[in-house]
Amino acid sequence: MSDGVQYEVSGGVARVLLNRPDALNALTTTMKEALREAVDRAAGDRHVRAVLLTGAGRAFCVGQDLREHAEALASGGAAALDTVRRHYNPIVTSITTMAKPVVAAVNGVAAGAGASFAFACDFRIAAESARFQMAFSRIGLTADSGASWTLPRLVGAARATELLMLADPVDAKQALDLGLVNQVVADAELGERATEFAEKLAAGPTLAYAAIKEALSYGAGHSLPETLEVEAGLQARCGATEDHRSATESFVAKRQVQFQGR
Ligand code: T3D
Repeated sequence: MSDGVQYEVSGGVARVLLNRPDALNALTTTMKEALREAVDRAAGDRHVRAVLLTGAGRAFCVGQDLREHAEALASGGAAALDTVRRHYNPIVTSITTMAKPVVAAVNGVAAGAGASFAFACDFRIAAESARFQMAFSRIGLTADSGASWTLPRLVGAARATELLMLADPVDAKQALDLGLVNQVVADAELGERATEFAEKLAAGPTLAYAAIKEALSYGAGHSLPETLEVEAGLQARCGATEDHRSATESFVAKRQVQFQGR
């Protein structure tokens, strides 16, 4: 895949690389379409059991390409604003609903929708030099790409309001303290550590991970009684998998389990 997004599969992991480093991986229409295609492809490939999203150069992604956006606004505006429904929402929906874990390896600055994409992933591993900036309000926009849903869940309502309204940069250490990222690693180690982590997930009980993802998402918007019922259904689904049966047999036989993702 080209057009600013590279896609490759190895060791059960689909690596999606935002590759427009000269513009800090700012998202043009072409790039948003390529990213959507990449995440949909990873979601639909049964050989892919985990996804790694990262950026080339010194940025993870700085959100909307503001040069392209300014041109679209100057020529009428409708297309500029329609991109949220046409591009950003489908990308975030694909990341958050795919039945496998998605890891963001945040290699540098993540701003606007670029930060929102990282927050939509199931895990975030940040390089020491990474920083987050909820840049929307600085250009007179509100949050998009799910940040108004993900951020309060990650850091609480008070911090989410602060991050979105003040839009001050948050460095990797602050991000770790706030709970925005799962771990911070040395810049030079990010690629290797994030790949190792994604490969570990790819060797895990994929269907159980999918059910956990579904349960967490459902539980975030429903009552405890409703969630208990959904958990029961999901547990029955996991209970019928080959991975559950072989893991139970392995436990009893004191053997190391090998999950097949089935
Ligand atoms: O309708 C809709 O489209 C709504 C959708 C909205 C989704 C969004 O994502 S809105 C938010 C868009 N993003 C931003 O507002 C971030 C803008 N960028 C910045 O605030 C800063 O660049 C950063 C804090 C991210 C990084 O700062 P710094 O000092 O490390 O780098 P820089 O010098 O500002 O930027 C380096 C280059 O990247 C520079 O280009 P130049 O001058 O070297 O040719 C800069 O213009 C370019 N760049 C940075 N961000 C963008 C960008 N070019 C286009 N679009 C960008 N978003």
